[in-house]
Amino acid sequence: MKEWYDAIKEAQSVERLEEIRISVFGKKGVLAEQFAKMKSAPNEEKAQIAKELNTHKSGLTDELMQRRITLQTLELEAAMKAEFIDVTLFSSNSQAGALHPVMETMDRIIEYFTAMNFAVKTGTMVEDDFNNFEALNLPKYHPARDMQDTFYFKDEMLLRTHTSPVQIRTMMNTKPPIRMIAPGAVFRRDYDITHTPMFHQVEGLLVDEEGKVSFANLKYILEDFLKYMFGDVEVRFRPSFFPFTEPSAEVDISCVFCKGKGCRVCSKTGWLEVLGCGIVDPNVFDAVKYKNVSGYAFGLGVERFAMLIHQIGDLRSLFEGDIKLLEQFQ
Ligand code: 2NM
Repeated sequence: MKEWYDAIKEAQSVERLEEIRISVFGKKGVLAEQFAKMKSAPNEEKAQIAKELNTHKSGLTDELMQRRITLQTLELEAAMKAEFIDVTLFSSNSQAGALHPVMETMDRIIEYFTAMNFAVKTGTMVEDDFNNFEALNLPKYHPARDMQDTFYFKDEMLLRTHTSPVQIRTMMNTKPPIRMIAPGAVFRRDYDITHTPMFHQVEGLLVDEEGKVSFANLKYILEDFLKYMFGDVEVRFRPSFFPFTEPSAEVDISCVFCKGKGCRVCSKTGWLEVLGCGIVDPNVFDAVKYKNVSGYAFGLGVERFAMLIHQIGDLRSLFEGDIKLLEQFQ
């Protein structure tokens, strides 16, 4: 019988153990065979043989059970090792997030002006009539309000149409000099391929003693800024009108698509309008009770910059959350 104890000890799988069990305990197994032989043994030896066989029967049963538990544990451990999943493992298929192209462009604009020592100021998107219109030389019934007439709440509260109210509030609670930009979301009643009802602006304001701020200062910084944003482009200033600046100008860069030769994007003019600016109108300084100061201001649309930098055809596509568009900017 010893060989069966050894066989059990040496068995390397539950399957092999089952074969042994059948060989020992099966109908035609070793034990059955031995018990059968016992019948032909002399009567006085039968009790002793039966005793020995029964000892082996229970001994082998115990050994089988022990070995089965050991093998099952080993097999389970091996299976767990083989099927282990490391949930912290990096997967090259994972979809990492990325900054939206509008925010990336905004960050680059902010980077330029903070390097030029402009402070970054923010305000609220819900504004009142005074800060959004009146203080900016846009009195009620002024025709220039029509362009931007917007989303009103009751009691002269509205969604700001530009970030200029941030400049007004800053001037109301800070003494000059001022050197600031105001980035943020603004709202207008517009919707076509170059306008969305919500978009982002960065406006800038510089105020110092009367006579210290000139149009030349404004022209220098905007030219430098536009070359920082668009590379080696031509910059030109065209006379224009804004209620809050006098004189005012619109600023064009040579078309980034056709390099000024004339194409569909620049309507064959070779130029793209990118900025508005001017010398702050004295009426604005009167409204915030600033005396003996001069200043310049400017404003731009961040989506328009992002479109020109990334060559996006329809401004509205920046707001559709289309993965196919957004994943190009990761
Ligand atoms: C523009 C164009 C020209 C502007 C003016 C002011 C303020 F508050 F100082 F009067 N803030 N921003 C301004 C001037 C904005 O955007 C096209």
